[in-house]
Amino acid sequence: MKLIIAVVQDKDSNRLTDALGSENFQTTKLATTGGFLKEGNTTLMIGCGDDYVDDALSIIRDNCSQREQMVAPISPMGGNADSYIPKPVKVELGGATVFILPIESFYQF
Ligand code: 2BA
Repeated sequence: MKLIIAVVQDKDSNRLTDALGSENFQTTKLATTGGFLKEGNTTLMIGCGDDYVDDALSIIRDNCSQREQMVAPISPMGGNADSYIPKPVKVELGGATVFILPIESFYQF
C-alpha cells in the first residue's frame, strides 16, 4: 500500500477529488498554505494499493493545471521604502507536487 500526498491548487481541488472519487479512490482533503507564496493550497491524502498508484497519478495529472502568478516581492529590510518600487515577479505554479510514501500498516477501527 502507498500513501499519495498531493499538493494542488485550490482551484483544481474539487474537480480532482470528484475525478478520484469516481474511480473509487478515497481521499482526505487538508487546507494547507504554501511556504513561499503564503497562500492557501490543498493537500490531498490518497491511500491506495501499489497497483493503483499509476492510475491515481494520471488522474492527478489530468485534473491539475499549471498557472502563472505575479507576486509582489516584500520591500528590502532596512531599505528606503519611499524609493522602493516593487516589481512583480512571475511565479510558475505547478499542476501538482506529489509525494508517494510506502505504508507499513493500515488499520480502520
Ligand atoms: P509555495 O511554497 O507557496 O510555492 C508556490 C510556487 O512558488 C512554487 O510552485 C514555485 O513555482 C515557486 N517557488 C517556491 N519556492 C520558491 C523559491 N524559493 N524561489 C522562487 N520561486 C519559488 P510549485 O513548485 O508548483 O509548488 C506549489 C506548492 O507545492 C508550494 O507552494 C508548496 O506548498 C508545495 N511544495 C512544492 N514543493 C514542495 C516540497 N519540496 N516540499 C513540500 N511542499 C512543496
